Amino acid sequence: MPEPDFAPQRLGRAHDDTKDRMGTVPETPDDAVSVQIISPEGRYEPNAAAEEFLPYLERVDEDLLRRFYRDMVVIRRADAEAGHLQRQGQLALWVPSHGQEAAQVGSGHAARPQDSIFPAYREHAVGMIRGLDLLDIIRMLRGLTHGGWVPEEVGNFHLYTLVIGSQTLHATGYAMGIALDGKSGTGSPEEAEAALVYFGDGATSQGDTNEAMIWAASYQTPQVFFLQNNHWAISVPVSRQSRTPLVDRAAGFGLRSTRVDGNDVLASYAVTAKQLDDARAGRGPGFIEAITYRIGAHTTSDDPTRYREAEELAYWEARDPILRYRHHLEQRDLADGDWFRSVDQEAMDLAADLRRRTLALGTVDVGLIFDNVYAEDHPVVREQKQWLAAYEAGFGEAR
Ligand SMILES: Cc1ncc(C[n+]2csc(CCOP(=O)(O)OP(=O)(O)O)c2C)c(N)n1
Ligand SMILES: [Mg+2]
Repeated sequence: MPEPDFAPQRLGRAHDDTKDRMGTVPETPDDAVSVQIISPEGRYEPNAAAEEFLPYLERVDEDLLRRFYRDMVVIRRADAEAGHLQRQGQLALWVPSHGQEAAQVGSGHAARPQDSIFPAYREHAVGMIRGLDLLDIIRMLRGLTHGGWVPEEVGNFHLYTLVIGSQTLHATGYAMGIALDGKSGTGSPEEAEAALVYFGDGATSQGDTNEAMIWAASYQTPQVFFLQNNHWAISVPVSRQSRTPLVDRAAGFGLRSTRVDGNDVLASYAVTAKQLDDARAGRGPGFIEAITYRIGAHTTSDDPTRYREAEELAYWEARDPILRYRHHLEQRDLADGDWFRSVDQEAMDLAADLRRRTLALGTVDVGLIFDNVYAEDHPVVREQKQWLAAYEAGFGEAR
C-alpha cells in the first residue's frame, strides 16, 4: 500500500509558510518503526517492535484498562470546556490537548507515585492523573496566579513551563539530585525514583533541550525524555525541524530510545513503564518519541487553518485515540453501553463543575503587577497604575 500523503514526517510540507522564503523542506527519510499494540481498528495486534514491552502490560488490570478510557474522555471534555470558557472571556488563554490523550494517559499512568514529572504546558491529562485539580490550570490561565500549584501536593507534578524546553533542564538537574541522594539505581523499582519530562517536537530545536540530554547522558541520570511529536510547533511543521526522524537523534546523545504510536494508549503505557524502570535501575536516561497529532489550535490565540490543510486534519481525526481504544474495550468485552454512557456523564459533570468554579473565581487584581515591581513606591510605576485604573474605570459597570 502506498504511504499516505499525511504519514508522520511528511506532514505540513504543503503549507509550510516559511517554504518560499527559506527553501523547500526536503523529504525526511523515515523508516523508524513505532511500537504499536492496538491496531487502528482497536484489535490487539502487537507488532514486532512491541515484543519487549508486552510484559509491562501485565501490570494493567481490567480496572486500569477502563481507567485509561475514562481519563481520556474526561480530559477531552474538560479541555473543550476550558476552550469555551476562554472564548467567553473567562480565561486569557487555553492550550488544547485534543488528540494527544493516549500519549499522555498511557505515559502518565506508567509513572510511579515517587516519580517527579516535569510538564510543558499541554499535559492536562498527566496533571489530572497525578492529582492536580484542573481548576489550578484555569486559575493560572485566568491570570490569578503566577505559578499554579505546589508540586509536592499534586504527585510531584511540577509547574507548567512556557519557556520552550527549559523544563528538560529542570528535570535533568532534578534527576542528578535523585542520583546524588542515592534514590535510584539501588533497591526495587517499587521504591527507586525517576524523573519524567514532557516536551514537544519544536522543543527539540532548543539549546536547553539538547543541553539537558547531554548532561543526562554524561551523568547517567534516572530520567526519561518524553517527546510528544504532534507534528507542529505553532505553524512550523516537524519536517522543518529535523532532517531525520526525531527518535534517531537520541542515539547521538547516548540515550536509550523508543518510538511509539502515541495514539495507542497501551503502547504509550508499556514503553514508558519499561523506560522508567530502566532509568530507576541505573541503566541511564531514556528517550521516547510518541507520534501523535495536535487536532486543535496551538492555543486559543492561534488559527491553524492559516497554515495546515483540512485533509491533514481529517487524516488524523480518523485515527482518533479515544475511538480506537473504545473499539478495543468493546472487542475485549471489558465495557458495555451503560458503562460508556456513565463515563460520558462523568465527563459532563466534571466539565460543568469546572465551569461553575471558574465563574466563581473572581477577577484579577491588576494593581498587583505594579505593586510587585519594586519594594518601595516609585513615581513612574504609580503613574502607570493610576493610568490603568482610569482606563479600566472607563468601561463602567458593564465590565
Ligand atoms: C524559548 C521560547 N521560544 C519561543 C516560544 C514561543 N512558543 C510557544 S509554543 C512554541 C512552539 C512549541 O512547539 P512544540 O515544542 O512542538 O510543542 P507543542 O506546542 O506542539 O506542544 C513556541 C515557539 C517560547 N514560548 N519559548
Ligand atoms: Mg509540537
